[in-house]
Amino acid sequence: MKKQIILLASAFCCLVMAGCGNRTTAETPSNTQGDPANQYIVVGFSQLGAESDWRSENTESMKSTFTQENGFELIFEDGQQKQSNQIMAIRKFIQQEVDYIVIAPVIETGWDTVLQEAKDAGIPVILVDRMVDVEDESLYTAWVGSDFALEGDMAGEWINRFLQTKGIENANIVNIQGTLGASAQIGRTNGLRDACMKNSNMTLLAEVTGDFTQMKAMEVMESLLKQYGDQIDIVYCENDNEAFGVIEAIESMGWSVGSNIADGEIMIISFDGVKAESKYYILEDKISCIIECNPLQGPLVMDIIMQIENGKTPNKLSYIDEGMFAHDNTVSSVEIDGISHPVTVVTEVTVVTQEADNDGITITTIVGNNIK
Ligand code: GZL
Repeated sequence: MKKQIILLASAFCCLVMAGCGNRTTAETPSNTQGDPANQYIVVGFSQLGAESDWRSENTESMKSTFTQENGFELIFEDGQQKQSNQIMAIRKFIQQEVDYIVIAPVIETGWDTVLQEAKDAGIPVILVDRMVDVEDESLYTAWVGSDFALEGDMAGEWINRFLQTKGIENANIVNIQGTLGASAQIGRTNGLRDACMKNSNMTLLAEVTGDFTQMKAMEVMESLLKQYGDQIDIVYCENDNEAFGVIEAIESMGWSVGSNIADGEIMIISFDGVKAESKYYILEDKISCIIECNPLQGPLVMDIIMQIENGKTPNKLSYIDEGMFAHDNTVSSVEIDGISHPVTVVTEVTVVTQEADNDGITITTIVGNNIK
């Protein structure tokens, strides 16, 4: 995928430089430290943190897209999971008179004031990943991300269809939620709640936040096992890093993870599917189903910026395509609002490694099922 991004970005470079050709030194923003030769589009990116593999891939996608060779200067600020840090970063970008502000908001609320300040400064704001809940939607120009409500619905329906196919009349489910108030958490939590309301074969036992992190998820899973023990049939993890911590907790406390609920195994459902590790867990039937959540949003954001640079109006909302992965084809697809979403059975995991040698990059591809 990185190779494709490089190719895409390279192809893009000519376009960007053409766009920058109109930027005279007089118009060069003051953020270029007075260097009149600097013809880059300056992007201030407020990333919410580094809490998960998904987040690291999202950051990498943005950093490998907004490079000087592609015509950009990226100012990156890590919010360390705190909205106050992100608000400070946005105010810094305004002071620096960047050309664009890109934000991955940690939670949906609390952005109206600072986004109004960016609007008053005439700086377009582009949102990635999670959404903001603001009175005035003109405070942001565009948003790129996942359909979290659909993700939740797909997960809920997959569980329902699995239980029906296996003839399981009831399954008790605990939800290890993501960061409370984040769009991903809201969509995924509501999907499970709705499915449990609709289907008599699904009972929601408990909801506890794991904050999208492995450590927190392990801690809360240990307490849930102490509280509910054998009553737990399914653990719904709102991201893969939580699933990794949950698996560790379950196995260390003497239970087994797997799809064989009838024989006392605890089934794990997860979201993201970013790292090879998550697919290995599916191969080993330690995670039964993953709803994909695609972090590679850099090129989509770059496309939006270049539309604006070239006087066009980008779509307000752009959804990134995503699928579903499972250990077997018990559920081959799920239907949501009349649309069928296929399930991909994971049969092998491809690990691509890049080894730089003296004259450039040699890409070695390894295909296998048990490579750790
Ligand atoms: C989803 C993103 C979530 C991921 C988690 O778009 O906001 O945050 O699912 C990440 O892994 O921490």
